[in-house]
Amino acid sequence: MFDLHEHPHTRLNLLTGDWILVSPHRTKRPWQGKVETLPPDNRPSYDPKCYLCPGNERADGSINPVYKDSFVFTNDFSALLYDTPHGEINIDDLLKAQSEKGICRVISFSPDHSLTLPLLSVEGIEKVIELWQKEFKDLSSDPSIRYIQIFENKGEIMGCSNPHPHGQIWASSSLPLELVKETREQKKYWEEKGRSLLSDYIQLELKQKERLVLENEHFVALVPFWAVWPYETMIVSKRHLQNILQFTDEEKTAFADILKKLTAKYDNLFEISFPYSAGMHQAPVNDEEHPEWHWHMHFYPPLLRSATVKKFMVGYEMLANPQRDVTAEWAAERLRSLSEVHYKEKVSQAK
Ligand code: H2U
Ligand code: ZN
Repeated sequence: MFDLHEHPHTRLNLLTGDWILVSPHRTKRPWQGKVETLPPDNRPSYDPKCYLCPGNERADGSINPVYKDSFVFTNDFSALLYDTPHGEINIDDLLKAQSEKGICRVISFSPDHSLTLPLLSVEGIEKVIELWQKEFKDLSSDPSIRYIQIFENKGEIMGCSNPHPHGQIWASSSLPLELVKETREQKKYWEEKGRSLLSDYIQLELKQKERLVLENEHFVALVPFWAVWPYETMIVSKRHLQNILQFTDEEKTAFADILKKLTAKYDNLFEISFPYSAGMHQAPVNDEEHPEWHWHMHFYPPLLRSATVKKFMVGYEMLANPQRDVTAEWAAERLRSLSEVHYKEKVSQAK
């Protein structure tokens, strides 16, 4: 009898149409590979050398204002530039290129250098969400922008350049690869069934419960059935929304609440500031209608079995197919079992 928790199998990623290989029997193999070292986690509230701290100088010579909540500026080393001329190259259908125009911004989540998302108050996270909304609105008012990617790279292991709590926004004139895939798959489902793919998916997850991590009135956090990264999760809105501008005030607070709790659970897993790349996926802008689109946020953390053992996407995964050992259900159970109060806040509550 085929058992998902014992036998090697492949699972379909509903959002991208890709398949992943799961090898649940493999978790017992001994580990003799690379062990990462951890950067120290005791930071001051203000670092005179940090380009994100209030009042400090940035690479382009400008001085940050003495801001109180969150702060946004155009990336001084933007990957996309607004004044890129329009153009295309096609040599014998073999060498193809298209110019790409866009805007990159950096958002500081707090003036306090020592904090991270799970250590901000719910009100503090609401301020960050409001800034994400404001930026989304502002960037989408430009007709040359078609997609706005809001994301956070956290931790040295993820190539993050600075521990000051911050994220980025890249707005582009064409649809990036992941968005092309997710639009295609959601559209297919919408056209076939007349319902949102993710609404149906979370209904099923709420019934089965084994991959749920957190739930509140408006959002669900879960380890998707097709997760590739060991502790990969997704936050999905219960309401079928296309983008962050459609959040009600209640949804904004509920999103801040689930963000704080999910990232606190992550930190509690190995009692470290847990690294990840996270970001929201939302409908394209200045485009045809996208009724199929359902807002969600992905968390892709690289850590595997401890604070220092990282999963590498190499070998078979680079050449053939992404693969994981521990099952999504096992990871969800571990995350569920952890406190939603951050270990550092627990200490301060006990005092
Ligand atoms: P990370 O989120 O990956 O750490 O990137 C931070 C961004 O901040 C990075 O894209 C930008 C870098 O270009 N940056 C500035 O815009 N100004 C600076 O003074 C330093 C870094
Ligand atoms: Zn700082």
